[in-house]
Amino acid sequence: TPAPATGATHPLALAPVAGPASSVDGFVRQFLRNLNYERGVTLSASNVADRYFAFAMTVRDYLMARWLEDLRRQLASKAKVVCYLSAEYLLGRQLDNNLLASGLTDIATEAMAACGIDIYELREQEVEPGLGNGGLGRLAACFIDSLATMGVANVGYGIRYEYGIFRQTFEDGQQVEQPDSWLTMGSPWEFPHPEFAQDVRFGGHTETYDDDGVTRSRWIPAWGVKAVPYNYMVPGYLNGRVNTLRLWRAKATNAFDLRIFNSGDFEEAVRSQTYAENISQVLYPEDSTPQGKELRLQQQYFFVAASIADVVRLLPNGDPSTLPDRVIFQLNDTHPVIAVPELMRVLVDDMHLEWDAAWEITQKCFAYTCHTLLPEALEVWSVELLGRLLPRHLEIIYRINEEFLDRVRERYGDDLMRLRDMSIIAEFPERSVRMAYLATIAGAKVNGVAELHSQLLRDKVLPQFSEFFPDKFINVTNGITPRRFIKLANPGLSDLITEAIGTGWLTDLERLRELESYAENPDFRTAFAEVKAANKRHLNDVLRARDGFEIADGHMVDVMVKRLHEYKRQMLKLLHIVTLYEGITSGRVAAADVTPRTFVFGAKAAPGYVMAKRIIHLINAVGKVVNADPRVEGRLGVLFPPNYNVTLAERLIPAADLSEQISLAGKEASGTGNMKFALNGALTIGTDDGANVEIRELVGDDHFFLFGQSEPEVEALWARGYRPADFYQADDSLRRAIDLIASGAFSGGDASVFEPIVSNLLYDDRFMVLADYSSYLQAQERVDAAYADTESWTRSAILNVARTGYFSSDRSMRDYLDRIWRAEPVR
Ligand code: HBZ
Repeated sequence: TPAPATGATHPLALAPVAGPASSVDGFVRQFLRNLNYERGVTLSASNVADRYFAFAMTVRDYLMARWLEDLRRQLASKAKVVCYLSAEYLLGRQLDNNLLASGLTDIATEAMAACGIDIYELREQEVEPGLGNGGLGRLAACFIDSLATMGVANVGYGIRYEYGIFRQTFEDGQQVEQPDSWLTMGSPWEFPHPEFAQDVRFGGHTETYDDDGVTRSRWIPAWGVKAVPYNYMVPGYLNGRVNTLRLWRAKATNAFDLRIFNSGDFEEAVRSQTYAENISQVLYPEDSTPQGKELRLQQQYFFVAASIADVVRLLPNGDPSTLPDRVIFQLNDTHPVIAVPELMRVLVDDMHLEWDAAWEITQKCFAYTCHTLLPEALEVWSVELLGRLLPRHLEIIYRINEEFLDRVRERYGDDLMRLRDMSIIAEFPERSVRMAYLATIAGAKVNGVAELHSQLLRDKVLPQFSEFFPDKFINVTNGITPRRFIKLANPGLSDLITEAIGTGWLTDLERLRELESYAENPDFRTAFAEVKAANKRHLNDVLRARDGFEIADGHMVDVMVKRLHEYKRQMLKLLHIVTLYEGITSGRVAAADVTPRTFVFGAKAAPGYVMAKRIIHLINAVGKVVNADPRVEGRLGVLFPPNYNVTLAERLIPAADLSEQISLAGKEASGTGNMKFALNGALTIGTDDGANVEIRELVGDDHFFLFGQSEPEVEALWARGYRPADFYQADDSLRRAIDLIASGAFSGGDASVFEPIVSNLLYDDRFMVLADYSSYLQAQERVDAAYADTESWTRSAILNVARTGYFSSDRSMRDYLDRIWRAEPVR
C-alpha cells in the first residue's frame, strides 16, 4: 500500500475504502443511500429516472474499489499498456453488462424486488451511448471488454461526443435524422477528471531557433482547447478487474473565459468559445466515405494529442527510451494516424531527441488496423488543410516521407512510377496526405480483419508496401464478446449451453465444440428450438411496444441488419422479396406454397448518402404494399424498425433463423454481425466475403447457404465487361421484379420515385446485384427446403453455435497480444 499523499495515519485512509457488502441487504442499503443522498429523494417520492440512477450508482459502487485498485496497480506495474486509439466506441447499454461483470445480477434483482421495483423498467431507462457508426466502433467496444476480462492493462482512448450517431425516424418511409442527446439526463457511468486536462493546440506557424548551437524547429500555434478526460469503467467478466475507457471532451481554455470577461465584443468571444467546444460536439455519421472536413481533422488531432500527452506524463523519469516497453498504440483505422507525427513532435521538439532516435521509438509504438477495401474509404487530407491546422505535423510528415522514399530509391533505383505510388503525398487530384500510407510506414504491424481481407490488403490495396515490408502485414480475424452477445442477449441459450457443458465456456468459447454431440440429441434439439421460439416471443414484445408491429406466428425470421450501403446489397434482399411478391400477385405462385417468412431490416444511412436513403425509402415502400396485400395471405412480412442500434441488435439476433451476409465478394472487410448470428444459432446465407469465408469453413458447407461470385470471379467479370442490362434481359424473374419497381407499384403509381434506383441497377450496378441475383434466389430456395425439415434445421443451428467459438473477441485479443503487441495479462 503506497503512503497517501496527505500523510494520513488512520488505517482506513491507506487504501480504497471497501465497497458495500455483497448481500441483498448491502445492496438495498447502498441503493437507498444513493437515492437519498445523491438524488435527494426518498423511495416513495422517487420517479423511475431517480431509481435508475440510484441503481446504476449502486452497481458502480461495487466496482469502484476494484477500479481504483487496478488504476494503482497499472501505474505501479512494469506491464506494457495497450492504448487503443479509436474515434468510435459503440458501447451499448452499460447497466446489465456491469451487473453481469460484477456477479451482482441475482443480488440486485432480489434487492430491487424487496424495494418493490421492476428491474426491467429500470433497464429501459438507459439511453445507450451511440458513440460510433457501425462495425468499427462496436469492434472497439468488444475488444476492450475482452482485454478487461483477460486482465490485460489497457486504456481505450477516444472522444466523448455530446451527440452520438443520429436517432433515425421514418416519415413517409424516408429517413429523418434526429439529434442523439444521450446526455440530457446525465450519465451515471462517467467520471470527469478536469485535473488531468491536457492542452491541445492548433494553427499558427513554425520557426527554427538556435538551442545552444543546435538548430531546432518549433511550432507557434495560434489557438488551443482544453481536453478534459471522462473515465468510464470497463469491468472484466467476474475477475475483479476494471480497466478504463478515457474519452476526451473539448472545453474552451481559460484564455477564452478571460476574453469573454474582458471583451467588449461579447458575441465574438462567445463565438470563439463555441468554436473550440464544437470539437467534441458530434460524431460524424459517415461510415466508409470520409468527408475531409476541417472539424473532423480537428477531432482526430484533438483526441490523439491529448492521449499521447496523457501517456507521456506517466513515463518513469520522463525517459522516452522506455516508451516501446511500456505502451503500444493500436490505430483503429486511419482516424487516429495523426498520432504518428504528434509523437515525433513531442519526442523531437519537446523532449529534444535526435530525429533518428525518435523515429526508432515511434515505429515500435504504433500498429495499424485497416477496416476497409473500398478505395474511396481510404482517408486523405489536403496538404493545404493539414498545413493550416497542423503546420509542424506537415513538416514532420514530409521528412518521414523523404526518408522513406530514399529507402525506396535505394532498393529500386529512380523508378518514378513506384516513387509516386509509394509517396505519402499524393499529387492528384490535389496535393494530399495519404493516411493509410503514413500508418503503414510508421506501424510495426499492419493488419486486416479477416483472412480474405488481409490477403486483398496485401495484393490489391497496398501491394507496393507488402512487397517492401513483407513481414509487416498480418491477419487478425475480428471477434465479438460472448458476454454481451450471448450471455446478456440470449440468456435462454446461455442456460441451455451451461446445462449441457457446464460453466467456463463464456471465457473459453472454443469449448462450445462440446455441443456438437448434443446436435444429435432430440431432447436437446427440442429445448434449443424452444429457446428460439421464446426469443421470438420476446422480440415481439419489444417490437410491439417500440413500433407497434410484430412477427406472425410460425414465420421464419430472416434478418439483415447493418449500415445501409450499396456494397452490402440490401437491394439484393429486396429483389428477393419483390420476386416472391410478384410471383404471388401475378398468380404464378400459390401463396400457400410460399414459406412464411418475415424479413427484418435494420439500417441507418449516412445523411448525405442519397442512394442509400432512396433504398431505405424503397424498403419501406415495398413493406407497406406487401404487408397490406390480402393476396399474400399473411405469408410474407417486411419489418423495418427504425433506429437500429446495439440495444435492438441484442433483441433481434437471438430471434433470427436466417442471417443475411450478402455483400459483393471482395467488399466487406470482415463483418461482425455475421459472427453474432451464427453464435446465436442462425444459419447464414452469404457470399464468400469477409469473415463469411471463415464461418463457412468452420461450420461446414451443409450448414451454410453459399451463393454468388467469388472475388476472383468478380474480377474476371469486370475484366470481361459487366453489363447489368444483359442479366436483366436474360432472366424473366429478375425482369419482372425490376419492372414491378419501375412501374410505380410501390410508389402509388408514380414511376419517377424509384427510377434512379432502377436505372442505377440497369446501367451502373457497381456492386453486381444483378449478376448475383439468380444465384441468390436459388440459395433462398435451398433455405426454404432446409427450413421445412425442422429437426435438421435445428441440428444445423446447433452446429453453427458449436463450431463458431473461434469468433470470440478474446481469441482476437490473444492474437493481437501474441503477434502485434507482445504484451501479457497482468496477474
Ligand atoms: O469495420 C467495418 C467494416 O465495414 C466491417 O467489414 C468490419 O467488420 C468492421 C470491423 O472491422 N468498418 C466500419 O465500420 N467503418 C466505419 O464505421 C467508419 C467510420 C468512419 C469512417 C470510416 C469508416 O470515416
